[in-house]
Amino acid sequence: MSGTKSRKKPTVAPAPEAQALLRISTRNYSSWSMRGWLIARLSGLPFRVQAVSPDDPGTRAELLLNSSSILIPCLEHEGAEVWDTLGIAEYLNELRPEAGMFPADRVARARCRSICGEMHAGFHALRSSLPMNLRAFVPGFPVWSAARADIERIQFLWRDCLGRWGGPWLFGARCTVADAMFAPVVTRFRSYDVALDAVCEGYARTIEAWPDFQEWVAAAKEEPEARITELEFDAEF
Ligand SMILES: N[C@@H](CCC(=O)N[C@@H](CS)C(=O)NCC(=O)O)C(=O)O
Repeated sequence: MSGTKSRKKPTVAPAPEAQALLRISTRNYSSWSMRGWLIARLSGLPFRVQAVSPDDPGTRAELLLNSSSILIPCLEHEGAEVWDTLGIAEYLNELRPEAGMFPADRVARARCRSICGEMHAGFHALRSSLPMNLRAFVPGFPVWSAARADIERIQFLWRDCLGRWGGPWLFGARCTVADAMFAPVVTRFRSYDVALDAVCEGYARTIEAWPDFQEWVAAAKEEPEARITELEFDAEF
């Protein structure tokens, strides 16, 4: 018998690969990608990210081959494919109710779904004239009247929620899907130098201090500088 005992090396189990995949596009310009990613983070479900460029004809063809939609963000998880931001939120909320992605209170939850729906389906003037561009800062940007009406409405919704549920998030002490839905709006307000009232300014700072939000913005700034000229404004307008 040999004097040396064979010792088993401790085995470190490899981290299980996330079962869920979230497809996103550019972090700098795609507000829907940002919403989907923040919502996925809120759920606590481990997920991998695949960044694709839906503007590239080759990518479009490939996406269409493997998927029912080329819309982004798109979540794939255990046979389910969800390609709409609110669909992703509802799917993840069903999967992980313990994450509290929507407010626990029925009345607050109803309001939360309403304002998420309003963001999802509306504010077209704001979206088209102040496109998300995390790298941009355009001081004194002239905001046309239709977009100004959208800005007023958003500030009204924020003030109302913060007043009713006490902040610092829209529905009180916990961050919900509504905060993820409005986070890209905060970046638009900053990029286009939109002045906010004191309450809304406080809320914008809450979003900017959100670690997941900061992680997204930092990654966007690292993204290779592919400029989408239609989404850039010159300082001279
Ligand atoms: N309502 C959709 C909007 C998604 C959307 O419009 N995504 C854009 C990128 S930001 C897209 O995938 N565009 C690809 C295309 O239209 O070809 C959602 O909530 O996810």
